[in-house]
Amino acid sequence: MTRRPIIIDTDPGIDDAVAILLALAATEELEVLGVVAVAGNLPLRQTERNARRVCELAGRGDVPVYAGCGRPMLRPLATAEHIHGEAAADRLLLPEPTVTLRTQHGVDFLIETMLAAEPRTITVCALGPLTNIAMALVQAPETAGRIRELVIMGGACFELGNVTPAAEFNIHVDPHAAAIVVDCGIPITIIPLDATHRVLTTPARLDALRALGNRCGPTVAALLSAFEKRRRRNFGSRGRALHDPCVIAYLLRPRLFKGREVNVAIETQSPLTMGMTVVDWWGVTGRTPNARLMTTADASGFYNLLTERLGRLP
Ligand SMILES: [Ca+2]
Repeated sequence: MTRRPIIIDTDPGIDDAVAILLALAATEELEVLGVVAVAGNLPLRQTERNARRVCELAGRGDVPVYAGCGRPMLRPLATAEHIHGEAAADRLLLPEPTVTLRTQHGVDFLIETMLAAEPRTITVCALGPLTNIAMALVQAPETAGRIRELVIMGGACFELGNVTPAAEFNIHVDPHAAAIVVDCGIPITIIPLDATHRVLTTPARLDALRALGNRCGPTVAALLSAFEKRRRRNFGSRGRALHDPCVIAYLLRPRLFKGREVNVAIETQSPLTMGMTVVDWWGVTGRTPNARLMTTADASGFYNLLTERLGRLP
């Protein structure tokens, strides 16, 4: 079986970290060509550093890490540090990176890698705001034809927003980039909050990760437990939704997710609903479907896959 070449565009962030680990654990199916950091959950200097720390944890210092854009296209950067307690990423239980950041700009890496590839071969995993990907598509529109699939964690359909009443965080941070990306004719799969809110941590699921007996399993359990404690204190909620790892799980086991082909448009004007993913679920607008939007996920299947795969890492 030939491995599927992927590029991970990311803003780690705790669930980004888990997603990167899952991708690095899937050596039979996926070839991680590079990790490109973007500003989002945290400022760029922290997301690129955290990306290198995650690769270090997985014993994969060979994976090249690049820094992309340090702010959204039009709007000022609004990070999630104050909302999600991701500031604790600084205290992430991750090793210091020994690999240095690549000097090439992340957007240039995206463009160069895609233009060197055959048509429709590269899969791009978008785990943060879509700034880097939109920049690549604007700078070199011919890259669109090299993308086999762009899988985005972002948006919401029947669920409401998680950062404003209408908008999900990744889209809200850079709605203009998202608007460019959804209209570029690439085969797009979107995994919105509707699906990611189904894959909640539970004490038993965290115990299974903790019991893996390697370095990565207990580290992931500790990261998620620390987060869950803060969250319960702040919001009194049930478990933590593992948003970004759904993108990698979808590549490995697409049948864990179900959805339909729809038209998705991004609100970029209204102060009230800025960054809303406007999903034409019932086909009432006549607009051509531009994305496959997943609205459900099989949580047990997801956690079985995650636990089994993380068990293959150091
Ligand atoms: Ca993310």
